[in-house]
Amino acid sequence: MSIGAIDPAVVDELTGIVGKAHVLCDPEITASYSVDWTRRFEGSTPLVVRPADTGETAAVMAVLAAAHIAVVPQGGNTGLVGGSVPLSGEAVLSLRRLDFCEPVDELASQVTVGAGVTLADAQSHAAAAGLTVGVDLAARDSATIGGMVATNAGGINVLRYGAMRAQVVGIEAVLANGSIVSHLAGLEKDNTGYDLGSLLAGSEGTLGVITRVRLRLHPQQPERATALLAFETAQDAVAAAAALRRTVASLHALEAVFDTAMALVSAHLGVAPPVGRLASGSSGAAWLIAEAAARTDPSDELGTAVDELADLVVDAAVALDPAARQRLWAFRENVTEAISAAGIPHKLDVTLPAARLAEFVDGVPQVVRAADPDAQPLLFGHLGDGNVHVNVLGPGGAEPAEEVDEAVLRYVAELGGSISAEHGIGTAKLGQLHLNRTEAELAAFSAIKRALDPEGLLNPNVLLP
Ligand code: FAD
Ligand code: 2HG
Ligand code: ZN
Repeated sequence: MSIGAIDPAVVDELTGIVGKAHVLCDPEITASYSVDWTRRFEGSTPLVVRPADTGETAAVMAVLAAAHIAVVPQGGNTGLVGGSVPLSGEAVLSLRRLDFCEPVDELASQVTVGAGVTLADAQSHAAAAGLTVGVDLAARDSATIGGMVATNAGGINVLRYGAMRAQVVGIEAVLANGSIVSHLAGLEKDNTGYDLGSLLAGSEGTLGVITRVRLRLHPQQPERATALLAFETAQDAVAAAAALRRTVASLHALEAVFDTAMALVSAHLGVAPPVGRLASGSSGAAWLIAEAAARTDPSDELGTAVDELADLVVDAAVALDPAARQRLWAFRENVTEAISAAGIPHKLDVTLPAARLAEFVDGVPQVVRAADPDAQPLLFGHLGDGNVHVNVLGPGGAEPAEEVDEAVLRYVAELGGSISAEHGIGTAKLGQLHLNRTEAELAAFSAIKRALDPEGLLNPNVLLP
């Protein structure tokens, strides 16, 4: 769709709602809204609209619906499956201006925030009341709460607090026809029909535009101990992860970085990991970051559990003060950035049943190479949740062959895993959703979509084949 394809009367109507400064049609300005964080998915848009609140969002959606204009909701545009960009000339609805935080409800340990609030701002706001948001991830400075609910984001604390859906105790959204559904009382027990918050969580902008979210908050756990553990094999790392989950009650994060990913991130940082040995290619080596967090010092609890791992571990480094802990975390938190600096990867974000996890980590490089002999697999992820991020780069940082995605995701499904652990289906995995979902399930998805968005105007390129 070109700019000319949008009726000037529609642009005038939108301008009347949000103001001239927030209806963007200049391709130079709209270009940044049309390419995703990975640079793999790029489209174009004739129109970006930036409402300031729920009322403006509803009015904008009503105008777009009347003009039959398809729309992609966009938050921080940090999504990793190509779901936040207009791939077929859709309008973009940017929610970033909905960036207000209401006062924390300290009696309920809850807060209502606008969909455009970044995770980092929500975290600071909660921290001022001695509380914390249950989901944390490295894109915290840009990812928005609305986008995180829409993708049911996971991150590093899922083993303690659950993913984003588990944080939602109330939701407000605008449907495709411009009507507003609002249920923000935040009652912990509330069995009054369908739970729209749960439905919208993970709906990837296909069922409604989230405008406000009421979040469950958690007590802060200010005392921390972090261990970086080195292993000779993925199997040892998986066994150690299972043991730590069983023994450390204050376990807050349990992350993994495998051989080739550790080599890449170390080179990117210019620092070798303090424990374990780097090799130039695949060596089978693995590293775990285990963090314990509590109101009182958890270092004895973590230290004892690490000692009990005995021969499984090659070597361990433990850090207690924030700067030293951050130095250990750098080897995990910077992997995505290091891969992006090296090229444009295909990102395959998967979960395996605990019993098949080690087999998968050992087997997947071969599956990748069978599909593209020149491709380089890089593995890391949230091992405590069984969630492995398989990133694959082609030679010189180019994209690998398309066949890699299908081969890896089929392998995952064969082992009983999920083809999307936390990033969603987006446009990247549309063709493989059937590997995890039956025809009956997909028909139910389509029926829900038709009921809420009969014209298919909301994010038409994602999730539903
Ligand atoms: P966007 O990218 O803008 O949008 C994502 C999807 O949500 C799109 O389908 C979009 O249409 C829809 N959407 C956005 N806002 C709304 C709204 N208000 N209403 C309805 N639909 C909406 N993800 C994880 O799960 N765990 C991680 O650990 C993690 N780490 C990351 C680290 C880095 C460095 C990066 C770049 C990304 C990471 N991500 C992670 C992915 C990403 O941050 C999450 O998917 C996040 O939830 C996206 O939020 P966003 O505001 O950027 O959404
Ligand atoms: C992470 O856990 C994110 O760091 C990003 O989910 C994963 O880059 C990726 O594939
Ligand atoms: Zn992740």
